[in-house]
Amino acid sequence: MDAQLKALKDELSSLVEAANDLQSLEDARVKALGKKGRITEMMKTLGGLAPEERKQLGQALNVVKQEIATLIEGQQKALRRQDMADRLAREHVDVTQSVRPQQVGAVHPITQTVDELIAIFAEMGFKAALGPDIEDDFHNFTALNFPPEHPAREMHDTFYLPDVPGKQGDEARRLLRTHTSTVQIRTMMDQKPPFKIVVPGRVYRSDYDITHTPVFHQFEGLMVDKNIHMGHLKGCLTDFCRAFFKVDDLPVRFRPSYFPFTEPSAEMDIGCSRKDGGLSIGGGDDWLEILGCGMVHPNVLENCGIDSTEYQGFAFGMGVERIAMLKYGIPDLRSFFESDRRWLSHYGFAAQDVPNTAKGL
Ligand code: 2NL
Repeated sequence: MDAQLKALKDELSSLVEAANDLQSLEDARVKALGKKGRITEMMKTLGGLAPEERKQLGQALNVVKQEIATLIEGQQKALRRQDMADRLAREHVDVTQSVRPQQVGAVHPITQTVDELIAIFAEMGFKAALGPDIEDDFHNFTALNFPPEHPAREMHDTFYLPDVPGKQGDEARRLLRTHTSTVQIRTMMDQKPPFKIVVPGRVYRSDYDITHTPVFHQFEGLMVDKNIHMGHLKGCLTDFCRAFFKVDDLPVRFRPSYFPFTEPSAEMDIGCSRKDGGLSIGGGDDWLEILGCGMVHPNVLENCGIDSTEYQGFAFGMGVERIAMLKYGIPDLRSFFESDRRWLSHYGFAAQDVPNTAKGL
């Protein structure tokens, strides 16, 4: 019997060792240990033996069964390891390959431009603030030192909504904000100076022609602290224009202007050249208007409960569509609002291309 058992063990061992892939190893396991396998078959013959012999052979058979099972386990581990090594050698994943931008849509140039503006001013310590599109006359005009008869207040320039019942005067008169300065007013009334905020957002005016749409986007900024002067305004906005247009020595100039909410007020221009109908930002001998700015009018600070003998501020505002058109060479303002997917796939940005001043905007 011993010889028979040894022959069986040798036979099954060679079967297992010969299996050179996981499927033939599984076949060998079924042949050896399965329900109709060789060891199981032999177990079945034990019943016909004398008790002593049955016990002896039974134990010996269990030892062989255990040995074969261990052998199979070892072989399985070796084959799995080999299988993984083969796959690693065979399969390559290019982790530098971009995701499928066509299938994830595109970032609208307005969103991209606002993100770039926020990134530049965030690096200078400004926080972004948001506020409601539906405003009242007080926050949109009165607090900003607009006189009662100012033309911007006319029904045909601004979208008015029905008055708030139960309220009187400029707090009752509701409208769609015509600039994002309303958010700076709210910030100055609600919090204590110093402030360094930028405010991106949608604004509305009753206007529609080749250079005006009834809804557009503005980006404003405000800095209020003790001893703030025009030098801070000029330095901050010069650095901003150079970062945004990526021209280190971009020439700038400030021209006197007028806004009811700033005194003095200025328009900021950047150097450019116009050749053969084309526009190039940077060198050249021409100028291009970029934004309006000024020192916050003392009346505006006082309207918000800030002592204008103690605090001063500078503020600025620009049209997002306009500077997006200049930076990205987009010729038509109205195209921003038409939701044409061909336009978006041409002028849009990849979703993963998040603006970052460290890598350049
Ligand atoms: C432009 C000019 C400007 C401001 C906006 C501002 C806000 C407050 C107080 C004072 Cl709360 N000023 N904002 C100042 C100057 C110009 O915008 O051309 N925007 C498109």
